Amino acid sequence: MTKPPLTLYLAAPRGFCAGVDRAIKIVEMAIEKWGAPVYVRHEIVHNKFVVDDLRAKGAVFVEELEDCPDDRPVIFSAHGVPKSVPAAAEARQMVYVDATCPLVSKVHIEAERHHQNGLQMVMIGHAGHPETVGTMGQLPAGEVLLVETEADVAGLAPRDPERLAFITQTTLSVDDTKGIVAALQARFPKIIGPHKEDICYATTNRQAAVKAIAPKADAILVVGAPNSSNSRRLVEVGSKAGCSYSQLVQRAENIDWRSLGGISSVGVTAGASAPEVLVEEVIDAFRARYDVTVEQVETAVERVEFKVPRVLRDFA
Ligand code: 10E
Ligand code: SF4
Repeated sequence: MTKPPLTLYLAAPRGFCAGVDRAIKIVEMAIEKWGAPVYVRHEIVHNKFVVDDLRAKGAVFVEELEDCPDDRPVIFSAHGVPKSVPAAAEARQMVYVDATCPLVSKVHIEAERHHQNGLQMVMIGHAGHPETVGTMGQLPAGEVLLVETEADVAGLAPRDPERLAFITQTTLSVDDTKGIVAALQARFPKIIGPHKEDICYATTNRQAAVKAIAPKADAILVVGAPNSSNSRRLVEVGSKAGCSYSQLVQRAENIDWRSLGGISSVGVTAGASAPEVLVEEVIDAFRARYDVTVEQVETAVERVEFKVPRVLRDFA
């Protein structure tokens, strides 16, 4: 039987960012250095495939530091942790390695600096997301006010409307965030912000690639996990940029072939925590059903790399 033709637009960049790459390496190197088990507080990155792979190598994933024994090393996830977490680890004299992405740590430092200058912070982020919890937890309670939407700005009740600064989660929608920042600046003209918002290079680049693909693709599939914020934003960006069938898939077996129907083009990308093997799996699944022509849509070239912490570097 002849297969129907299909153009597969492959987003570039897609998949692992430098912070995810580093965090996974940290867990692997820690297991090499200290042997198994090495504890990891929270999923090191939001991807079941990555977590299962590291678990098989000797990592034990827990949600809270209290679930770790005193005498085994613990790694903090790439999303960052409130200050109380390393403090508790130190109090228990535990060995710990912080895998917080340096670009998240940069936001922590920004918050700290503004706080020391006497400013109250507004954080644009998603309530309950570990990065938001970690960033807000850099400062004492009440010093960081959270807004999730433009509408939330009207409800803010800062201590002094003239002494405010804002920070953001690193994985937000670039376009939605512009609207929230504009609402903050309209209500609090003196609010201080970063030169560019804190959305990282990887988030920005992955969203731009999806935007370039969306107008010409009948469907967009984003490889990523349901709890991966940046992956979910890519689905929204795809829809808003003109592709009404924009879906998240964890891997090929989750593709809903029936609802894809008679498409002749598809866009494929992957969130910052989704491994390339899962993208390849998705492409292979299309090849099994269609006569696929892959067209790479490259909107940026990334050369960012982060070093692992010294304690592991010296060992390697
Ligand atoms: O849910 P998120 O997108 O924040 O996390 P992820 O693990 O899917 O991707 C990596 C992004 C991090 C660590 C946050 N900056
Ligand atoms: Fe770091 Fe950005 Fe990747 Fe988050 S998405 S881990 S901030 S590079």
